[in-house]
Amino acid sequence: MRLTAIFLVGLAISITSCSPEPYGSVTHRAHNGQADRWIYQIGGDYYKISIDTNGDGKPDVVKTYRNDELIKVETDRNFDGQVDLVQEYSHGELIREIRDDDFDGKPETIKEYRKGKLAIVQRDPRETGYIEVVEYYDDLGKLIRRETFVSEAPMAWTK
Ligand SMILES: [Ca+2]
Ligand SMILES: [Ca+2]
Repeated sequence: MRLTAIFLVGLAISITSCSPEPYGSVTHRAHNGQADRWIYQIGGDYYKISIDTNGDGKPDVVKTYRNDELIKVETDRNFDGQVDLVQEYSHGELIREIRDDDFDGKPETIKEYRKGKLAIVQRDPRETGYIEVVEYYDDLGKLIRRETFVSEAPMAWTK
């Protein structure tokens, strides 16, 4: 009963606010008293935990959970306020990774994993916004095929 009430409060906050207020468990760093972890209920069985890893007060890692299982990690590796790495998980295994390694806000590599091993890499080397290269890897991590074409599939942070 109590859990239901907490959930409803969280849901109400996220609907009524563009930038939802954290609904629980704001923790603080021992050394500076600043919050470094916020939890947001985002509806249904989903919630997010935002973490400030470098102590600047702004979150740089956001973890999304469904039914208490981690499904996505979004990371701002250079602390510029933009996500540059998205990792998607299924049953505890990394299945997909979207990377912006030059930190311009546009992803240029999507890596797909099967049973924990790299299987397919999609690349947008010129950052046109579309996938131009697809590479296939075998179980030993060896490149077995490379296709170059301009795909209609966009190079995007989400499917
Ligand atoms: Ca930070
Ligand atoms: Ca980029």
